[in-house]
Amino acid sequence: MQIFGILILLFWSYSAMAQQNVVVPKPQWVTYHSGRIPVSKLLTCSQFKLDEEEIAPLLRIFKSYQNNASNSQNKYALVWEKMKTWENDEAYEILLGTQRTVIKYGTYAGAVNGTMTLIQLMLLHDEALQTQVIKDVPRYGFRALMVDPARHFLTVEELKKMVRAMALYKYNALHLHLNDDQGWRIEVKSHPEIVEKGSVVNGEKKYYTQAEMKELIAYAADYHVEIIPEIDLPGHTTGLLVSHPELACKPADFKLWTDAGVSEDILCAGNEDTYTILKDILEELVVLFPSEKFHLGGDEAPLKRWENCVKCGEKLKALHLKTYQELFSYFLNCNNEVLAKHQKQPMFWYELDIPSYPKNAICYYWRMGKSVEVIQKLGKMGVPMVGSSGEFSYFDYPQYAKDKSNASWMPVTSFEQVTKYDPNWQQPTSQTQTILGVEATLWGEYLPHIQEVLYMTFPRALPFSEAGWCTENSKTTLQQYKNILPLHLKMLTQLGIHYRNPYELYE
Ligand code: TNX
Repeated sequence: MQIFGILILLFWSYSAMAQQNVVVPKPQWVTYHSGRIPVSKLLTCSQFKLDEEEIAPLLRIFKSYQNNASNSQNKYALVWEKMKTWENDEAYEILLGTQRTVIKYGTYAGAVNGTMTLIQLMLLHDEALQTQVIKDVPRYGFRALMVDPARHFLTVEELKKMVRAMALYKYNALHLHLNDDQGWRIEVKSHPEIVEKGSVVNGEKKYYTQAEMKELIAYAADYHVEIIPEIDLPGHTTGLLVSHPELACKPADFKLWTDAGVSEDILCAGNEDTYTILKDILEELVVLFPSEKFHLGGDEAPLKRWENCVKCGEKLKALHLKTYQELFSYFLNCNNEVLAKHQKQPMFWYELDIPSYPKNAICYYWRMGKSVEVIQKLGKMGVPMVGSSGEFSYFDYPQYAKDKSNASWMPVTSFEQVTKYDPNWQQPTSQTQTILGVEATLWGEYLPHIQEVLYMTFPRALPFSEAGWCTENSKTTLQQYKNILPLHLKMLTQLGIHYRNPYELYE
């Protein structure tokens, strides 16, 4: 009996050891079996079975990773099987067998997640895969990256590349920061003057037409990536003021910024024309973007101009408000009316000194050192939140002390640091239940091209994806990362995705 027990233990530990998980974010449950499947079977597989037409775009995506190598002699089959009842839209199961692989899913989202796991298994392993069963479900439903084409423009093709890279690691939202002091990047048909002046970079107009944006949205949807727009208000708005200087409290001959910083010139809250043009803009954009979420910014707006503005003063009095922070809340509420009419949920960079936000708002905790305070305050009130903590999520910050920093004030946010991100900040469930997920931000002041954006994204986006997908005790450890990172970096190289080589982990 004892010997039998030892044998079982030996066998169990052998099979557990036999193949280490390489997939990121790490799947919740994996059971390994003893069969082996040459990776080439998957790479050249040409037998596909789909329950439904909806999988067609996903099959195209899978084939794009096979590198045109399909071989009709290969009888190995890949089957997508839709289940009628399923616990979570994003959950999936994979049965990886010697004759076929079955991906079980409830919705297209889950099918994409399962397929991305399979693609990673196929690309990360050199020779053979062990037969296995994977069951997986995300911790959070919102796992986003933000890019900043307002500061440095990125083309639609470059954004598509970002979408492909993100999808591999199960990010499901790409947030586009579309306006700032350095530019305005989305066409507004009712106000063509906005991009006419607001999008110019070195004499050339750089913006997305609405048709291009639709194309990107459709492309990303195939990868189960939702495009979330941001129009930042009332600060970070020089991109609008260059064509509408009359909307500033102190009109001037505004010029687009070419360097970083926070502008004192913000949109005037006492001028009715401000509300009118924003209404025109938002009316168009809420229809253009199918996402139910719409980011309205709200960050870093110094209120100095409002405090010295006659019109803002009059508005304050007329509304019987006491502080300019209250006027700020009023301003956000007014702009949210367009969103509310279209059943869209506004998102904001939460500022602790602003007394109130629209009642259905999603608030980001982002300021360094403030996450716990915000979670405690908003969590109790049941406000939906997104974790974008300065300590872990600012991918414009350098990745290592010896790296060239974009700006001297930026703290290092190392790969190792990102592995430690608990979006709950160890706070009790009573305060963290409304956390929807996480977002890392590629602020663009110092990232002039997609290469730099990708370099700052990877490999930190791997542990960050686990902050969104895995439970605290199921994440890949730093030691495990040291083993599997070379495989991922090799895959990223093959896919033409830039990254920073985290050599310090191996020193
Ligand atoms: C703060 S984070 C900003 C951005 C800058 C970034 C630079 C936030 C809501 N606002 O405007 O690009 O810092 O790291």
